[in-house]
This record gives sequence, structure tokens and C-alpha cells, in this order.
Amino acid sequence: MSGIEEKLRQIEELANAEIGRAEKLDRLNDIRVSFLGKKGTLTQVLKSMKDVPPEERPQVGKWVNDTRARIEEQMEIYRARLEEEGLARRLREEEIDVTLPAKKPARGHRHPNTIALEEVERIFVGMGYEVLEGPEIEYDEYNFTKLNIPANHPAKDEQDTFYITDDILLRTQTSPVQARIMEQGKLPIRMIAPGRVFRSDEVDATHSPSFHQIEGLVIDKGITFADLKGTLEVFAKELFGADTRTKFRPHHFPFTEPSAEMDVSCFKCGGKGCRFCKGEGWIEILGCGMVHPHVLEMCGLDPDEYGGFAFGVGLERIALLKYEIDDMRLLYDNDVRFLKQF
Ligand code: 2NM
Repeated sequence: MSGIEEKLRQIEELANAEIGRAEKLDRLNDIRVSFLGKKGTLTQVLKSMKDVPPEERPQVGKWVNDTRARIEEQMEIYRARLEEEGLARRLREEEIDVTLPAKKPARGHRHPNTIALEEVERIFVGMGYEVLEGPEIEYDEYNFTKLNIPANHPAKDEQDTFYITDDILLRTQTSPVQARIMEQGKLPIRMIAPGRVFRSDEVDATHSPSFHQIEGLVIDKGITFADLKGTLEVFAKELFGADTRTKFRPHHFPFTEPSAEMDVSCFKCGGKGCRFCKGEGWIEILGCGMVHPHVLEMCGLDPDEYGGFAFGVGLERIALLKYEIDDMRLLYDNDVRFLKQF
């Protein structure tokens, strides 16, 4: 009998030692299994009860139960301590200082093209124009034929144009958007069509195979060249400053008649001539004209009843001029150190 008492004492001592060394709750569980589990050391003692004389069994049973209770109590003390330490450690390690200033969100910057486009849109929307877009992949029909550019016209040359099939291509201008709107027949029309266009050009300081245009169109009864001049003069003054003067030179476009190019007085020297305008005093800015009667007809309008004017400007050209950038390639490199200057 004292043999069993001594054995229980050793088991309790061993259990206490192991509990004291446990550094994790998992480990404590393993100890519980190895001492108190079904095959645990203490349970083993209970199973050996059959060798104990019947009159001594109550006493031995009490010893075993008392030992078990003390081991469980010890475990509970350590479990609580480990949990407390774990919580304290997490609070320490995962502390968030809510009084720290927040990280500033990295703000992007509009591309010079976008700044220039939004400025042009603001000016025309202010004059009651709509901003309308259309497909970049077009039918030859809309890109050329309906705009009075016949089959043998040099502008259609496959040297200059990206063809996808014989009659589908990457648009070379945004005027097909205007052709589509005229065809819808909702009049009057006051619109600009900004967007990407494509021409098979080599890259250099002033050329790129993909660039952007803004074309404008006004169609109504009784529109004259005076409306064109007045509108584009307002545009030039808004864009380059109130002192800007304009000059219209005769030109030729297949889709307009008469046609012209508009120059603006140099906004650097005021027209005296400087390096910026190459001594000219004038800077060429856009093409324009009265919409050709053939174009109106091919787009379903009656040229005897309706007429109007149209114009086209290069977006990159505006951005380069306005921000005094001397190489178009800088607009496409997308070096943020360059872009964030504007
Ligand atoms: C230009 C110059 C002159 C133009 C013509 C049309 C349309 F669709 F009405 F015929 N849209 N844009 C036009 C006229 C474009 O770009 C230099």
C-alpha cells in the first residue's frame, strides 16, 4: 500500500515538473493526455486496483483521485498563466498606434495630353458642344469614302494606313465619328470627337504611329464661314490667352470646301518672332472648312437645307505647344519625373 502511495507521489512530482516546463498550451494538453488520459500514467495506477486487497481500495481510490485533482489544479494554474502571457505578448506585438498620422495616399497625375484634352473639352462644352466618341477600328467606308476621300486618294495608301482587311482599318482620323453622327440625322449637330488615331509613321520628335485628334462639327441651317471663324477665334483666345490673334490661310482637305488652316499669334513673343515660333510670329494650330456637299449627301443630309463647318486639331500638338515640350516622344515614355511637371 505504501508502495502505491510512493508511486503516486513520484507521478505527481513528474507531472508538476513537466507542467512547470511547458511553454505552450499545446504542450500542456500533451501532458494532460500522458498523465490523465485513457492510457495515462495515473489511469494505469487505477487499473492496477485489482491487485489491491478489497478493504484497501477505497483508500487507494481516494489517493488516486486526490492526486488527479492536484495535477489538474496545477495544470489550470499554468494554463491561465500561459494564456495571460500569450495575450500580453500579442497586445505588445500587435499594438497599433491610432494616433500616428495616416499614410498619405500616393496621388497620380494627369498626363499632359489629358490636361490639354480636358481644357479643349471645357471650352467647347462651354459653347454647347457634345463630346462624342466612336470606334478606333473602322470601315474604310466611314474613314474614307463617306468623307469624300476616293479610292485612289494618296491618303488611303497602305504606306500611311494600318489595314486589317481590305475594308477594315485603324482609323486615321476621328471624322468617321462625325460621319456616323450625321447619318443618325438628329439635327442640329454641335459636337467634338476626341480620340486615338493611327498612321503608319516612323517615330520622331513630331510623329508617332498612334496619336490623338479632336475633330469638331457643327451642322445646322444657315451656318457660314463667319461662324467657323468666330468659333475658332474664341477657342484660340481661351486656349492661348485673350491677346491671341488668329489668321486663316487657304488650304485643301477632301472633306471640306472651302478649307483653311488656322494660325495663332505666337503666345511667347506676341507675334514679333522668336525661337519658339521660328521667327514667324505665327503658329499653325488646326485645319478647318465648310463641310463638303458630297460629305453631307453621303451621310444622308440634304446640302440644300443643311450645312456646317468642321475642324481638326492634333491633341499632342496642343500639349507640346502649351507646355513647351520639344519632343513628342516624351509624352509616350511615361517617365513620372517628366509627367509630374505639368
Ligand atoms: C480636319 C480639317 C477640316 C473634318 C471634317 C469632318 C466631317 F466629318 F465633318 F467631314 N470632320 N472633321 C475636318 C475638316 C478635319 O482636320 C485637320
